[in-house]
Amino acid sequence: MKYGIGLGSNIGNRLQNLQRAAASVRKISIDHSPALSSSAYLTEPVDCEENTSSFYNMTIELEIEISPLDLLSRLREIEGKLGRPTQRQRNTPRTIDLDILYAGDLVINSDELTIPHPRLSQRRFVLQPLAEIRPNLILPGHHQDIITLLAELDSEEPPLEQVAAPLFADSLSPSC
Ligand code: PH2
Ligand code: MG
Ligand code: MG
Repeated sequence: MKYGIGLGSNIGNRLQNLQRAAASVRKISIDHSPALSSSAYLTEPVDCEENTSSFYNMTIELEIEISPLDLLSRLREIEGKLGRPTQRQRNTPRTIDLDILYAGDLVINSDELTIPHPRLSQRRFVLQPLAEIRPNLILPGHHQDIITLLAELDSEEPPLEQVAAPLFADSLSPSC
């Protein structure tokens, strides 16, 4: 199944946090199957307390045969290894946040997981990196592709500044 994963960091060396997390996430796929990686972007905090530091965000897509709940627990493990406490308040600063954005055509609405990610289409810090790797993806329950959602986005977020090139070499040949 193709999983989209959003990465965000706003504590410490944010780029290094993204790079380490992306490398660990990639290792979940034992056979190292193709992966797509967006650039990393500097983004302004959305729905956070005042004076929250800015984020680095990026998006990756991986093809892995694992259930969404298993993937979620692997992501929590990686967040823990990179210094994020398991007990925490919502939207507090973090070394790394790993969110499942989509899981193929699956729709999940459970206590543990909502897929596709419920706030994805209102967030430039998710849509812009995702548009870089999957511009024509139409998510289940949506009518427009990612690039159109981004073009029509009504958000107060300023344009994102690209701060690093895509991490994975195979990101140059997207499998749309
Ligand atoms: N994550 C949030 C809340 N706000 N803002 C930015 N710019 N980037 C994020 O990753 C982010 C956020 C909740 O996870
Ligand atoms: Mg998040
Ligand atoms: Mg999260």
